[in-house]
Amino acid sequence: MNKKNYRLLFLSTPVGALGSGIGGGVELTLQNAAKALIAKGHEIEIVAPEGSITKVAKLTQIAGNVQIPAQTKVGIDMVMMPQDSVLENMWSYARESQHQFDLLFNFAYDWLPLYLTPFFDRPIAHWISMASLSPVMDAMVSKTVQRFPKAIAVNTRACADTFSDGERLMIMGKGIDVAQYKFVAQPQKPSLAWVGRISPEKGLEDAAEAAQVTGLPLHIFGLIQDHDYWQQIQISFPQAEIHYEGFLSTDALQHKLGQCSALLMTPRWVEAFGNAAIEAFACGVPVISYSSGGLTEIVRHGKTGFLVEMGSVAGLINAISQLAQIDRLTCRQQVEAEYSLEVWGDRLERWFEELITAHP
Ligand code: HBI
Repeated sequence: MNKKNYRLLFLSTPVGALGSGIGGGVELTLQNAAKALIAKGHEIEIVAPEGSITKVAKLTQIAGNVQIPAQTKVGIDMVMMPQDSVLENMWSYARESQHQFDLLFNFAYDWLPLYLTPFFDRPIAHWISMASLSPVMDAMVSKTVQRFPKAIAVNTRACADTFSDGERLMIMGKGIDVAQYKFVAQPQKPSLAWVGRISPEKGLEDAAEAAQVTGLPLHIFGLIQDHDYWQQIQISFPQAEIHYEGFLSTDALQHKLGQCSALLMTPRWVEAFGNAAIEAFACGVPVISYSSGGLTEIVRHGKTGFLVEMGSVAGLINAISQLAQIDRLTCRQQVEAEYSLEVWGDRLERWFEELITAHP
């Protein structure tokens, strides 16, 4: 059948420039969604704050003050926007240019884009990239999905279940460009990895403690978002052999990550997905993770890694001692089967087709 090629406007997170790492996993989500859909013949323009970089599609940069990160406003029941907000300016641009597109795809975890859905002539698809954090956001998610069924997607069922209308949200999973990741059958020496924004909700201190107790080196990849928290970890675990590797490009990350025996994932919150888990699997690296949120749907306990009781460092250490039973090739095979760009691209395309054809 003659498949329609869509023109899609992607609106990035307003918390920081695309490529800065401030947007954490949603930056990779946006870039991979663009790659997946361009590979299927669709045209994409990305709108993002000034200073953004991307190689995958046309980029329109918007000036304005960045948005306050929602995870610093947990439980708050009001919306806060800075003066001359980049979020406001991105959506003014979207309003002016919407008729050049078949659909808008929003990646902001913010109230405004959801509220604006009925004011636009074009359908808006929303990617909710974190679990429930605040009543004001939850309420707007519910209002929007009741009025526009299927308009809102999340990564995993676990993430959807944190919202009161969770059963109405689309579970869209995730995809990565597997070809960008090199499979490593056997690392040269034992070591641990941790990947993510260095911020309290990510629980890095537990990984540092596990490194100190096991004596294994811990390679840390990601943006230092909270410097006090980072300093505190160095002080708390002086014997841990910690190597801070920085916030790396995907290619540099996968090159170093592949040499690790396991990736530790220690979220203190309901992890929406855990991009790092599928990136590790793609390199053949098993994942030892707290049994939290989306990770319980990604890690196959005893096959591609281990799921450990939330907050149990002893559990992490016990799992590390059992790594020999994991076949690293199984990790790679799981990504190829379930998290490739092709599989994810098909799912996104079907979702957009439904929204575009259902739109009045
Ligand atoms: N906070 N207000 C706000 N808006 C976002 O888009 C946002 C955020 N905090 C974190 C974040 N996005 C991303 O790091 C996660 O979605 C992955």
